[in-house]
Amino acid sequence: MTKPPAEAGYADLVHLIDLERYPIHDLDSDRGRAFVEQCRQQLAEHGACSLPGFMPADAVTEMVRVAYALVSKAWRSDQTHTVYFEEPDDTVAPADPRAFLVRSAKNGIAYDYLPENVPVRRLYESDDLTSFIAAVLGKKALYRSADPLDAVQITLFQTGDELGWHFDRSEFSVTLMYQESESGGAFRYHPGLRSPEDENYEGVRRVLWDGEEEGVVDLPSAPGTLAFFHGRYAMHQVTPVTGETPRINSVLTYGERPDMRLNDLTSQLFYGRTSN
Ligand SMILES: O=C(O)CCC(=O)C(=O)O
Ligand SMILES: [Fe+2]
Repeated sequence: MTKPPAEAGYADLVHLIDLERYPIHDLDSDRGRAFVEQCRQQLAEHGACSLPGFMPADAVTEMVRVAYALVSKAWRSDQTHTVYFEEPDDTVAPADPRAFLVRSAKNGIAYDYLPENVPVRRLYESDDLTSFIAAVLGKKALYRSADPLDAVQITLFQTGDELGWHFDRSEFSVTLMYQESESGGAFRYHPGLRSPEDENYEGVRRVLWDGEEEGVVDLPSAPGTLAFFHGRYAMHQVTPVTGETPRINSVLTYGERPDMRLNDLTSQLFYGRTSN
């Protein structure tokens, strides 16, 4: 007997996603629609949507094991950059955010090093997950990245590593947490700090120079949490990690076009090579 599509999706995904709590395999049901609506509301109200326990503990443990097993393949990057990932502008006043430099240091294990059957690959490569993310973001079409290195990777933040305040070049990001550090390593963001209409340089300056905390939100990310955020408009950071336990997560990359790839410069920076 042929199984109905929802059940087929269930069998593939049940070890990768807590489907009782998060029924992404069944989005056309009342329960599925209500779930997508809740995510949409969270994203609209808070600029981020966080789903704790999305990946079950066994799969999370497996991801931590895989990360340690592949640690020798990780590419270390440690660099300064502006919050816009553009060349610092030397024509503006020194206090202008366009001239401000932040530091980002992390270790990235590229997609092509991840064996096919690791949980995050099976999750990322599932059309059900892509459809769920498209539904939450209200996109008619959404594609997984075509980049052989960056589409989904594993990132380790060791003691002292961090991501300085920045706006992502892509519109939104999806992250999946496997292991938190003992302290530090917090994901903090400022929802809607800029918009397509308003760069709000003065508001950005206050966060960078004055350390203004008003409007900054800490996104709790216990292991297993899947989080969405509008990284292009919400400035965000990962605070410096302290302690021996690395912070380990993945960023799942999507775009509105099927041919999305890093340019060679960025690929060289984050993975130490290009995919061509
Ligand atoms: O590691 C995180 O929680 C955020 C990652 C991020 O902001 C980025 O890769 O641009
Ligand atoms: Fe980011």
